[in-house]
Amino acid sequence: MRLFWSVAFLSVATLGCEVLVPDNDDNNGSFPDAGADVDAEVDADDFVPPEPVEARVRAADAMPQVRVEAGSFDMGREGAGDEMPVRSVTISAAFWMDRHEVTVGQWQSCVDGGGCDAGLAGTWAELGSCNWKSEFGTEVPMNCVGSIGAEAYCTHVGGELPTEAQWEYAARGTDGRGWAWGDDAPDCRTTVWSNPGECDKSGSDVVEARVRDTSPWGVRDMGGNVREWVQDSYLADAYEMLPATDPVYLEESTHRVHRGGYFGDRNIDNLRATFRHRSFPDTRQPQQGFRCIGGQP
Ligand SMILES: [Ca+2]
Repeated sequence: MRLFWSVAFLSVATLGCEVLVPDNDDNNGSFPDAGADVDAEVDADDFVPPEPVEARVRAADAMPQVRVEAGSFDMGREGAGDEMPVRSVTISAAFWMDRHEVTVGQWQSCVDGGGCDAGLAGTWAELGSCNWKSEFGTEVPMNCVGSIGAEAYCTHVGGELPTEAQWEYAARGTDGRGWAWGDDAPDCRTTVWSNPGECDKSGSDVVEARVRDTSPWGVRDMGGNVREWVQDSYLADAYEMLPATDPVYLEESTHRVHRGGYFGDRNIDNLRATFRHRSFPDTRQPQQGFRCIGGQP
């Protein structure tokens, strides 16, 4: 970890970019080795993931989307710091959620179309384990991009980032489950993460590589692969302060929320649908990618 951050800080200092800071996780920035290992371990057994209520494809970037209906759910987790108090939250309108994380290929199209600034994305040479300009193809998630770049992408395709509440609702539905796939602790087949001693991951996998990581609404990769920026700035007591219907916190803040686990996570709690990660808004880290909601089919 020390070596990684030394390299990261040196690289950023050399380039004159924003200062990277670790996020709030106990294992952030700690990668098992120096290389990515995109292995396309797409499950080929007879597991059948939940079917979406309705599906479509967004025209702007050929992103598959699933419909998440309006409804109410218990947001948060008992005994878990800033995930309390658990309360009933209402999402007042249905929305279309991207089925997987935005990929490098989709980001490239956005750059080519003038909607995204390639300079907003970190590269392998700068940060390590970044997929942009890497050898790992176009189907891996776009990571090492700050929330500003993520927002630019979503705007370009006619959508927006999900709110923190929309993200959690899309990840766990209404039954109070702990993770997107249910209440069973994950193993290496469940999602892209680093189960100690079993599947240490030094890079992301292609999107939708683990079909078990499918939410009740049919959304993929909410448990792992890369974390995902949302609209909300970080507010520790958000669950006490914000309204119970369509909550979102957009005030200026030093930190912004990103959700879900990532390939290097070794703690199953970090993969929970309720866990609230946070970083500086412009921080570019290998952990962080994004997906959007909305746009037109
Ligand atoms: Ca994810």
